[in-house]
Amino acid sequence: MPAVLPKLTTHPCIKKRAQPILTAADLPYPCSLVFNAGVIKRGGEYIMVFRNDYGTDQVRYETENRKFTGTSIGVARSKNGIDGWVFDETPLFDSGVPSDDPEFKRYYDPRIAEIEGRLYLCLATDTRHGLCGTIGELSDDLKTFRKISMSVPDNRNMVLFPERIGGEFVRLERPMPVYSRHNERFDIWLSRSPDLIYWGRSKLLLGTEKVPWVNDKIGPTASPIKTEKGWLTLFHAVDRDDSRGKNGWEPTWKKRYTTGLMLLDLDDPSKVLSVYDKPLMAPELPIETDEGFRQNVLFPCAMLLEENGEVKIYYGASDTCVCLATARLDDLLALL
Ligand code: BMA
Repeated sequence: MPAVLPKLTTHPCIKKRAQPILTAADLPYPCSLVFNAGVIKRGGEYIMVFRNDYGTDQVRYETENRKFTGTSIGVARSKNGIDGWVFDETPLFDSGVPSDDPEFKRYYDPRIAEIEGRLYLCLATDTRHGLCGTIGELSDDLKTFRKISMSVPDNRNMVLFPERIGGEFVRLERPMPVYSRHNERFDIWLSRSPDLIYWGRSKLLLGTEKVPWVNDKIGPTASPIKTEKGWLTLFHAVDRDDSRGKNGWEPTWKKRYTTGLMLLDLDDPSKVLSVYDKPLMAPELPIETDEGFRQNVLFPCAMLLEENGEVKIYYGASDTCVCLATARLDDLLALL
């Protein structure tokens, strides 16, 4: 496809693997696109919770206008977090399975966090009356989900900090105020909770105007990493150009999703210490710019720190597959 302007590039401290680590062909059940995956390292293995959109393919989408028929959330484990993924036979959730809640439509874009030894999922949630964020606990065997709370709409994009701060749970979130913030000028907020049920003391964390290359929205991506200098935090950052045309399977797609980097105060993460003034990652690989469903989209949902100082960033590429990028923690901190 034609180059997307203005040109935005990935910082050289980021090493992207040239090939995806998970594609639709890897799944043991029907899958059209597998992307936007939460990942955590626990007990010597990596646990991935991923999104699967199913029910069509590129030809039927483009020629018959056949849309996806469902979205499921699946679970896989791997010894090295890169390959050898072993899948649970059936998805954890499947929008094709009738729900006993008549309001519920589907879950998607899972993020996973471990807090005090318990696993929690944040799930974007489509309901018949709006887009919400659900938080719940995942059992240790990864088979059962206990819903804890759901936001009011429209606010579907959430991540949890991996520990309580000042005695409270903390989340990043991205409400979608269409009346007051026109043209999708949506910002990142921070809220706190004593129990993961009641959320409040909400504060604007980062406005889109603080991110120089963005003319659209920003949003949370992955649980922040605790470092000596502060909470290392990624965010997705969107620029839009209405002259952009056919892109991937889509007849027209006007947005580009890059990834930004910021540092938040350790004791009060509602204080932004620093924002890197350029994208940390931008779409560049063939799978990110020339292949797949909706090109020029990087959508990280997980960031892990290894004991040797390597940071792994798991991201959905082109809403089509799961990719992995790595960087040295020191190099990331040096940008902030
Ligand atoms: C967002 C979400 C994500 C998706 C992204 C790019 O609004 O819907 O699931 O990856 O758009 O299409």
